[in-house]
Amino acid sequence: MLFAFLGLVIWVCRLILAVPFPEDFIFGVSTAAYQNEGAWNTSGKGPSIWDTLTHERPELILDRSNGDVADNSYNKWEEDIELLNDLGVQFYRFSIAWTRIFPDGEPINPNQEGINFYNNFLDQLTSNGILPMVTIFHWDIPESLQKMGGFMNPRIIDYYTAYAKVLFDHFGDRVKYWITINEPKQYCQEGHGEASYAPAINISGVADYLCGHNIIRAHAAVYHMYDDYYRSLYDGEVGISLSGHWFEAYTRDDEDAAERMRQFYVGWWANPIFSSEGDYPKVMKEFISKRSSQQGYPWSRLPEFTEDEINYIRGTADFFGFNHYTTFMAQNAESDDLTVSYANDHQVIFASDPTWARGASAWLSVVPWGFRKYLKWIKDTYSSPIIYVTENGFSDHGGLHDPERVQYYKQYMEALLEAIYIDEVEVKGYAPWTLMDNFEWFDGYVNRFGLYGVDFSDPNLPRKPKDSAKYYKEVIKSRRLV
Ligand code: GBH
Repeated sequence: MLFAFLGLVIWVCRLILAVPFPEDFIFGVSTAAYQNEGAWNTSGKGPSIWDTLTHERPELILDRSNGDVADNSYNKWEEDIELLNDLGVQFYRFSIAWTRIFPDGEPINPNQEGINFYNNFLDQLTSNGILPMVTIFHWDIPESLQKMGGFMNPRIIDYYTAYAKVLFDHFGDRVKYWITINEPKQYCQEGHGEASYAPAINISGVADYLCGHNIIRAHAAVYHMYDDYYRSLYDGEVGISLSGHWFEAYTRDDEDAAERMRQFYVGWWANPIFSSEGDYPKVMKEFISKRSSQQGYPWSRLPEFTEDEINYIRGTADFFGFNHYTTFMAQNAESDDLTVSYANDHQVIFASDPTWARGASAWLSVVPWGFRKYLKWIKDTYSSPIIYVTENGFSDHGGLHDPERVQYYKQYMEALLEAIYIDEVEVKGYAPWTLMDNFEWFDGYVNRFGLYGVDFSDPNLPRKPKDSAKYYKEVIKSRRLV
């Protein structure tokens, strides 16, 4: 009886894999300005925190490289669009460099050359029938704004809104999807709490929450601005891209810890925006305020939203952009250690299972079922939002023959189909990370995520399709897993 039932389940699953992606489902691919554009100081562009960090502290980057040239997409953008055509994608997710628009961040006299560049790019993209999905901020804040505290200074909300306004004014007619912020968890917690990304502040349990508080309010301000003034003109959609590892409980006793970790990782951003009650997750507020008072703080290190802010922020997304790569096993680690840190606030430890296949990035293992579970969790936790998977990918050390990446995409897209057809999750689009090998932050050019390989030793930076590009192209064309 049990076997018959299991057999049926497997049969149903297989059947589902023969089913095409839903008709309204769109395929795309993702990149980001600092990782691809190069041309770091030309055409009026000012320095961002990534220019400064890579120039002043090259030892932080695995191969001491930087994004000065990267893929030179600033000059080779027409060739990039040919790659997109070759793949056959329906949308392209890329980010705009804030410092091309406002070179030193001050919201006066936008740089016309920067505006022209993106105008040309968007014209060409849309005339090829490719929908632009534009990330407004993918971590490259102007250096001079950082000197004034960057996202730790609440005034940033006005700066960021003024910048976004220029983008809506100039590009809103062609942009269907806007993403306010890419991965606030990485930017705030790993870039402010730790020193794993610029601006490498490294004040855990304090700077991360300050950054987070302002970034959420900045997101909401830009959403409302679009809603109030631009939606009626352009009818676009505005969302945010949140990254999440799936945290699976190590044992039954670790269920609470795994859920707490999901809340500290993705709930931090998703609860204020996507939940019906709004505000930070309860468990975060409780754990951080308790810890703060034990440590002798006169306040909770997690700032508080006012009632008005909670209402203002709640519901400020037309879709949930989801960046997902991997899964970790999570274990409860409650302790009496009073060190001030994010890790000590959540009190969970996590690790990959040694049996899982691994990518080149230290944190990346291949666990497709975690992707499916995560999508279902988002559906159940936030009343079934529309989801676009805005990143998903696998790293190796390069080369055009990439069977592991092909396997990764095949398995993760299988999990995606199961989420759509069996769990009825509202996933409407999918964009692998990334179009071509690029500057992989602290991993420099050592770890490669591209569908197209780039020869960085050749000054022309030629792009060539990997096996995975050919595979993805087939999937897009047939709209099913081949
Ligand atoms: C994305 O970040 C970025 O948006 C993109 O720019 C980048 O190139 C791409 O992914 C690949 O890295 O949870 O303590 O183990 C996702 C980055 C990096 C998030 C590593 C989690 C692991 C820290 N991920 N990080 S931990």
